[in-house]
Amino acid sequence: PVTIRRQDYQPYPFAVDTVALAFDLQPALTTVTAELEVVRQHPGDLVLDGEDLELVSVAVDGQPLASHAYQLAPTTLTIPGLGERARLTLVSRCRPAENATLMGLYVSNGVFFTQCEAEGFRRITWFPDRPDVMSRYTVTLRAPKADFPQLLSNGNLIAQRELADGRHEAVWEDPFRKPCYLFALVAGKLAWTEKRVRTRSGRDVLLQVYTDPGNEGKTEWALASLERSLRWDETRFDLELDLDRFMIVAARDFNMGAMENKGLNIFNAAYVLADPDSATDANYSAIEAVIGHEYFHNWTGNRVTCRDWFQLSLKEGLTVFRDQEFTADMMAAALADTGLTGDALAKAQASARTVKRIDDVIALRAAQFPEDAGPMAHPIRPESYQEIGNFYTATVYEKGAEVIRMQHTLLGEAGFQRGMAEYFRRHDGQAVTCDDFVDAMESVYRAQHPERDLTAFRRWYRQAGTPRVRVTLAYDAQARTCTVTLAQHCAPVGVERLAGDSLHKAPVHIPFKIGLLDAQGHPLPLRLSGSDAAASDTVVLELTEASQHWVFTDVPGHPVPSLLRDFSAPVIVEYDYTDRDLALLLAHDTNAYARREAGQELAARHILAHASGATTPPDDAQLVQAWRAVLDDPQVDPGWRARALNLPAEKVLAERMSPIDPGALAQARDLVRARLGRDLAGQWRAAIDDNQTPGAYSPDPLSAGRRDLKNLALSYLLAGGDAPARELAELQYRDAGNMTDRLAALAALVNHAPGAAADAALADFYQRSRRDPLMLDKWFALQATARTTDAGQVRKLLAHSDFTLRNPNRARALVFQFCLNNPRHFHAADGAGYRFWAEQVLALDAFNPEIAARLARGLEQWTRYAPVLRDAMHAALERVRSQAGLSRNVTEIVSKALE
Ligand code: DPP
Ligand code: ZN
Repeated sequence: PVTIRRQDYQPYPFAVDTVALAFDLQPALTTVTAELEVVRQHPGDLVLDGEDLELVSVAVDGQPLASHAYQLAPTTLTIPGLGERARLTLVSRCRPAENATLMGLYVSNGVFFTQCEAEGFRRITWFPDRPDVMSRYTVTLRAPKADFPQLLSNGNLIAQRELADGRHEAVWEDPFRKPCYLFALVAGKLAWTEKRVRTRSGRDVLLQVYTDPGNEGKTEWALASLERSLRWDETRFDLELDLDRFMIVAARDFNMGAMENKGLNIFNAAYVLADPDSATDANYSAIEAVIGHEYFHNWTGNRVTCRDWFQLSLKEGLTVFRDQEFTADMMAAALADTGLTGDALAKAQASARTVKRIDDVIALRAAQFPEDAGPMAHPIRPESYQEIGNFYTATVYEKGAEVIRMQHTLLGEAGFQRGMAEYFRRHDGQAVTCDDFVDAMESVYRAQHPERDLTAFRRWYRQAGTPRVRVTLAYDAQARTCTVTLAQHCAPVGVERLAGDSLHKAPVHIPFKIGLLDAQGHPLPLRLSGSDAAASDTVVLELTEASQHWVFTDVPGHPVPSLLRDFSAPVIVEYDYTDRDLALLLAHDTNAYARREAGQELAARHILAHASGATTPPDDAQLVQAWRAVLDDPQVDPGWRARALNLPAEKVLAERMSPIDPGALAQARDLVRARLGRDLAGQWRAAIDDNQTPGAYSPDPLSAGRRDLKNLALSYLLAGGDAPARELAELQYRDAGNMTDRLAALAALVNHAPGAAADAALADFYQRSRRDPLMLDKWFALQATARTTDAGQVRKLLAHSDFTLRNPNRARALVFQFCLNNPRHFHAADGAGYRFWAEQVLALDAFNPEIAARLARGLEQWTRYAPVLRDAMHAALERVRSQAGLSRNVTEIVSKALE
C-alpha cells in the first residue's frame, strides 16, 4: 500500500471553474456525462481519478479524443498536452444497484443516494477528486418518473420538465463553489415535511426533511432541530444560511452518521426519525446534535473547506465543538420552558451544561484515549495515511474539538468570536489549513496578550498521545502560601515509537483550571502571588513549559485541590489524592464536573482493587457512604446525579489495568454494583418514586435526567438482587409511555434478571419492532451487549431472518455491539469471540471496506491483554492479514496493529 504524506502536498495544475453533470439514472447502469471547464494554473498533465467506472468517451473542446491521446490506468485517466484552457467532456457508466460499498452512487430501498466524502466522487465520474479543487456545479437528473418522482441535488431547482417514455428531468444549480466531496444527488419515492422560515436578514428559506413514505410522521423533531440550528448559528456565531433551500434526506443504508453536502444533507435514518414510542432520550439528543453538526458545516467545512485531507480536523474538530456548544445552549434554553425561574433556573441551566460536558468527556475517554495510546495513534492533523477513510477518528473529531475548546478557553467567548470573524474574513470561499485557523485565532490572542503567542499551542496539531500532568502541592503554614507545581509529559505513541531517540516531543500549551477547598469543603478565594486580579474561586493556569509553579497567598490551611475543572484540557491528571480527599470533593466541590470526577476516581479505585485480586480487598462501605451522600443531597439535579452515581465504564477502567483482564474487571464491577444496589436499596427506591415523569413525553433535559436517574436506580436494585424490583421492571416494561423507559426496563431484566419474564419481554419487544428497522436495531443491540450473550448466542442471532450484514446499522447493532461493547464475552478465554471477529471482518470487507475497517480496529489493543488472550488475538489478526484481496482499508488497520 502507498503511504501519502502531509509534507508532499502539491497544488493541482488546473482550476476547474465549472462542472456540468448529466445523469441518466437507471439502477443497473447509469450514464454520467461530465463537462469540465479547466484553466491551467501550473505546469503538468491533467490527471483525473476514477474507480469502478466504465469510460465511454473523452472529448476536448468538442473534439473526440482517440484512445492513444490519453492514458487510462486502473484508477487514473491522464490527458497530456492541454493548453491554457479546455472544455472536457467525459462520458462514463457505473452500476449503482450493485454498489454495496455505499460510496459514490448507490441504491438503497429503491432510492438513489450518493456519498462522496472523502473519495467517493471518483466512483461517479472522472474528476480531480481532492478538496482544493472547487467548482460551480449544474446538475441535470433524468429518470423514470413513476419510480423516481423526486429528483434532488445541491443548491436551487432551476428547471423541470417531462421527457418521453415516462421519464422526467430536473436541473439544479449550486451558486457556491464547492469541492466534489460535497456533491450529492437523491432520486426516488420520498415523503417529506417542510417549513418556511425567515432568516435574520429577512430572506425566506425552505427547510425540508425527506424520508421513505409512511415515516414522515417521525420527522417533526428533525425539522424543529434544523430550525433551531439555523437560529443558533445566527445568534451565537453571527452566521446566516446562504441558500434558499436546505434539505435533509434520511437513508436506511448509510456508512456514517450523516453528510453535509451543500444544501442537500444525506443522513443515516437513525439521526432523523423519532417519535416517543420508537426513540429514546439519547436518540432525540443525538438527532438534534447531528442535525446541528451537519448544518454548522455549511460555514465550517463548506464555505471554508480543507486544502487536503490531512486538514480534516479543521472542519471536523471545529464543527464538533460547535455542535457541543449548540447542545449545551439548547439544553439550557429548554429549561426556561419548564416553569423554573431566577436562581433555580440559573442553577439548573449550569447543571445541564455540566451534564453535556460530562457526556462528551465520557465519550472522549472511552474512545479517544485508547486510540491515542494504541497503534493507530495520530495527531489531530495526521502526518500520513494509506486510506483516508481510516482517519475519520475520535482523535480528529473529539480531540480536535478539545483543541478548539482550549482556544476558546484561552481567548474567551468574545475573543474566540472575533477570531472566527477574522477566519471568515481571510478565508471565505477558500480551501485552507489548520495553521490558517490558528493564525486567525492567534491574531486575537496576541492583541489580548502582547507578550504571548500560540507557538506551544500549535504542537497539539503535531504531536499524538495524551499528555500527563503531574500536580504537586507544597503548603507553607508560616507564610500561608500554597505552591502548585504542574509538570507535563507525553510518551511516544504509535508510529512515534519507531522513531526512537530522534523523536523530540515538546511541551504543549495546557489551560489548566483549578480551585482549592478547605478541610470542610468550602471554596477558598484564590489570590496568585504577583497578580493583581481580584480573588476568585477558580483560575486557569496556562502551562506552556515542561514544569511551572504558581504561588497562592492567604491560604489558611493545607487545601484539597479541585483539578482540571470542566476538563479544561484533554490530559490525564496525576495527583495523590487520599480517599478522604475524594469523598470531600464528591460531597462539596462547587465545580460540578470535578465533583463527579472525584466520585468516579473513588469508584475506579475500588473496582480496580477488586479486579487485581488484592489480598486485602477494599472496604466498599466507604464507597457506599459516598454514594449515599450524593443520593441524599437535595441540591443536585437528577441528570447530574445519574452520571455521578453510575460506575466508570469498563473501557475507561481497562485503560488503568496492566495487563487488561476483562473477565476480572467485569466481575469486580458487578461486585461493587451489587453491593451499592443492596446497601442503598431504600435510596434507590426513593429515587424511582421521586423521578417519575407522568404526562406527555418530552425529551427536555429535566425529564430526560429524571429518567436517567430512575432507570439507573432500577438497574442497581436488580443488580443487588432485589426481588420486588423485578416486578417493578416488568410493570415498567409493560406500561411505559415512551421508548426510554421501555428499553431501560427491558435491559434491566435481560441483564440482571434473566429468565422467563425477561424472555417474554424480549419477544414482545420484537413483535412491536417488526416494521421499524431502528427498533429492530435496538432489539439486536440489547442482546449483543447482554451479560448472558456469548459468541455462540451471537451466531444464532446472525442467522435470524431480520439480520443482514449488508445494512450498516444492522451490522453495527449486532456484530459491532458484541465485539466492541461486550468485553466480558468477546474476550472469552477460548478465543471464540476473536474467531467470530475475524470472520465478520472478512465477510464485510468483501463488499464494504469502510465498515469492515471500523470493525477491524476492535483488536488493535491486543498487546495490552493477558498472555492467553493476546496470543488468540494475534492469531485472529494474522488470519485477517493473510487473506488474499484484502482492502486497502483493512490492510492499513491490521498491519499497523501487528507492526
Ligand atoms: N459527514 C461526516 C461528518 O459530518 C463527514 N464530514 O462528520
Ligand atoms: Zn462533520
